[in-house]
Amino acid sequence: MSQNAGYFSSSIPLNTAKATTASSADVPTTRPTSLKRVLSGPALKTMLAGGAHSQPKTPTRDDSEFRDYAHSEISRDVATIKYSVVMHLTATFLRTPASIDSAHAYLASAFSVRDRLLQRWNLTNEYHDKIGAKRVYYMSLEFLIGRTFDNALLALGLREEYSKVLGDVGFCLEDIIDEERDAALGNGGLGRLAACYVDSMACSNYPGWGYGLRYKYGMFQQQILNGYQVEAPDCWLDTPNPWEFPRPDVTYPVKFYGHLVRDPHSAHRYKWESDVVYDAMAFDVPVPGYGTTNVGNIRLWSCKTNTLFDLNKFNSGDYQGATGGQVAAQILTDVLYPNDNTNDGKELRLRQEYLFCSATMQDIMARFRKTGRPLSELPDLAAIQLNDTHPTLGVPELMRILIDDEGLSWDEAWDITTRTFAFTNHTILPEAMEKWPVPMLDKILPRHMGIIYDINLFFLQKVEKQFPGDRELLSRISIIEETNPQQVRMAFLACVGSHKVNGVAAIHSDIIKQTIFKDFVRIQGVDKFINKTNGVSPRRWMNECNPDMSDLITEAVGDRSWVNDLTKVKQLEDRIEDVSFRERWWAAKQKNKERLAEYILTTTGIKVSAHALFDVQVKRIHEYKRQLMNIFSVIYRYHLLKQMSPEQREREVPRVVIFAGKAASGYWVAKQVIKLINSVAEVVNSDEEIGDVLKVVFIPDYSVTAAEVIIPASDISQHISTAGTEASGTSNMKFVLNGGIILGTVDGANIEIGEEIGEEQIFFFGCLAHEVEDFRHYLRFNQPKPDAALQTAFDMIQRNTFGDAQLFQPLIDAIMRGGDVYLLSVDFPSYIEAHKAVEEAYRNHDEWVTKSILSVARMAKFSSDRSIQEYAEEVWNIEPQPVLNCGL
Ligand code: NBG
Repeated sequence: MSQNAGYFSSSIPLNTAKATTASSADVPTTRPTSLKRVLSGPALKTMLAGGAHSQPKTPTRDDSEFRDYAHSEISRDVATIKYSVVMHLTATFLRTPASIDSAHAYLASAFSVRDRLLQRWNLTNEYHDKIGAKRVYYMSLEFLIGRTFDNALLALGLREEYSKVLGDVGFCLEDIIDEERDAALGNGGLGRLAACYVDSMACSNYPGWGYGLRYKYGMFQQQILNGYQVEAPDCWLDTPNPWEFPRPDVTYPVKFYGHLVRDPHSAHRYKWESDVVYDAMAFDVPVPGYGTTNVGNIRLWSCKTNTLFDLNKFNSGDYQGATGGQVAAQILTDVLYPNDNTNDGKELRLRQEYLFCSATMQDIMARFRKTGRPLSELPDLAAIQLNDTHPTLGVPELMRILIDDEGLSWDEAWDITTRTFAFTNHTILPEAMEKWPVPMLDKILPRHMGIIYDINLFFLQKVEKQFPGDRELLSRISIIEETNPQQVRMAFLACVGSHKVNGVAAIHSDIIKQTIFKDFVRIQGVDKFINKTNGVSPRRWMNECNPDMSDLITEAVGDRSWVNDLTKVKQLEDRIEDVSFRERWWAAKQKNKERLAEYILTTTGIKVSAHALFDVQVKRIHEYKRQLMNIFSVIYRYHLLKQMSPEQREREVPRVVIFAGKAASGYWVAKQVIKLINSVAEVVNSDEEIGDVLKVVFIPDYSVTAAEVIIPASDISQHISTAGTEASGTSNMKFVLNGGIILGTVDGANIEIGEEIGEEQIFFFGCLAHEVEDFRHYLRFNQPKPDAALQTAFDMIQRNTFGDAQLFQPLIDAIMRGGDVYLLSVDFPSYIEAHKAVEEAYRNHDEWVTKSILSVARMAKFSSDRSIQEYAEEVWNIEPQPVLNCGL
């Protein structure tokens, strides 16, 4: 039973009052000597006597011993660790040391690590409550966390100790780490960014929580059958999940449908009545802070019905009906929508979004009410960041709570709301813009639809005053789009409801000011629109995934402090002439390539040479990301190689072209691209004449964990979106941080990476963002003119070189007859030139190593710690609050 997975904890539920945030009393320590005494303590009996739903007690007796146990760190020696692992093995999992297998070795170890995290979690929250710290709440429908065990061990500084403990019972830590399933509650960059951001908040001691949904099925598992993507459900909760803590005490009712009753005493107040009420129950996911006692939190909501079981229906023989309500409710948090950069407008998705927003806003308000401060001070204690438009219903939901439940006037509520929310836009792709049909919203959330109408009305009234008579302007900026049916434009609602709006890289933040928010800049002032360039966590994306290179950085810096302060990697530049250092640097890269070669062999059966140039493109499959252009260039390369004599081929730089990524299940074109890549791979890889000079690999089931193996092994990585389409990209940062070189377009964060590391360290090609519209316009009315290289690729496909040409004709047609929206025909010639430049540079080994080291040395800007610090100072107005020495 997945729902019960977290209950495998040995923790004792001391405090199960409704909807309270935890205090340290929730989790006992597992210190061996103290455990017995705690269990027999009279205070515990008193607490338990209060029953499962007692209120938190006011201490009436001396509880100092209790607090001492709770606040003193569990001993870090190997004996204590061993004891706690054995306790979990036996008491949590009913195994004996004689019947331990690697799955249970992982679980018992992970649970023992969790004990430590939960203790620190309590300390952190108790401290932040006590000092009345302002918190940031990062609302995101996606958190692409990946694995936690290794990350937590490194954060706690206990990797060696656990390695020893596991070694003593015959297990290798690396194998045990491999037992963990990824928490894949996200699609791609947006979800992974959210995970990096909560990591940075914890590591930089910012009081911050993530809020999200606990999907029972995460990102689907991708299998490749006959070259095609096949999706299988990701049942990640089928085994116990040590990294969540169920909180039945933190459960909120969430209403849907129903009708409104107007309050006769107020123009804006309504009573919303409905029989359809679901419960959202919290699961807390601790976020380990590296090098600090602070532990962050992601609170994920799981949906159930509040009428648990209909006994009357059951007694009358209607067994299905008896559980029907439960099933309908659970569906809400069953699956992550596997779409990246698209919005498919499904009603279930809207209900998911509202469940998420309502539970989160109720929880934030419950925490705020406990402070006893007046509502006008909410923005002094809470900052809420909307991670794209998906959580935008939080805005009308907070308005509803403040007006209908708290009795504030519209103006008071609006002032509080707009001072609390800020909004990040992550894309300008039209197909990703969230819009909800008014009739659908009105049916499911009648109260919110009314509030949105009013928000819009008051906003338009203000604009009409500011720009009298400009009807065109009013219709352009209206939150309600006058289509049939009308649509609610969520990006506009988020913008109007927030005090700051940001893009995720400099170019993107400029583009949104010139396009979707152009009118809003005029109306609300340019200062509201800012840039916060994305970043990635150096913990996961260097220290954890690239241990050998991390050791070299540590050697150059003098200690490991760079893990929490990436500005220190600058010191690598001092080693640029150091021959031994350079050799070891390259050896680290080589070892990573061997690790990847091994991974490729086990996942695909393809044998590649680790001495070839590793050329990698891993990301969601999407037309704008242009994997198609990449595979066309591979086809052209194959053609060239076939023309050569064996001696000429000998002189070529051998290359392994590596792809990985998932296509949204309904995205036919993207799926055909996967098929084409695999068809080309099959032909090229089995061509004996070609051998190791060219190999093509599609690694199935791309994930955070796969990325941790792939990224450190790249020589070249490709980030080749049509200029202006990739808002930022974050894997580009990860690749360069791991000593790889970028082949990319002048787009997203590629530009800033180039500025930081120097243009000699990056291979740019392709048209510029401001040229795109003109090219598109031309291609709408004129036939594209593919150059000879691209034409060769088309010809080879059409000659059935890679199987039935009919399968791939639509991909060619999209270019030749469909207006070539992503400008493949425009960029292809410069793309091929850039490949040649890469090859030349790679031949000069010394220069390549210099590029690699210099790049890493200059990557400080792209730490998510820098991004979070900027948000904290310029958007959230929060301060670091380290728990260390907090005197609790
Ligand atoms: C994605 C962009 C990426 C960007 C991430 C994180 C969405 C809607 N947008 O370029 O496509 O790096 O967000 O900001 O998923």
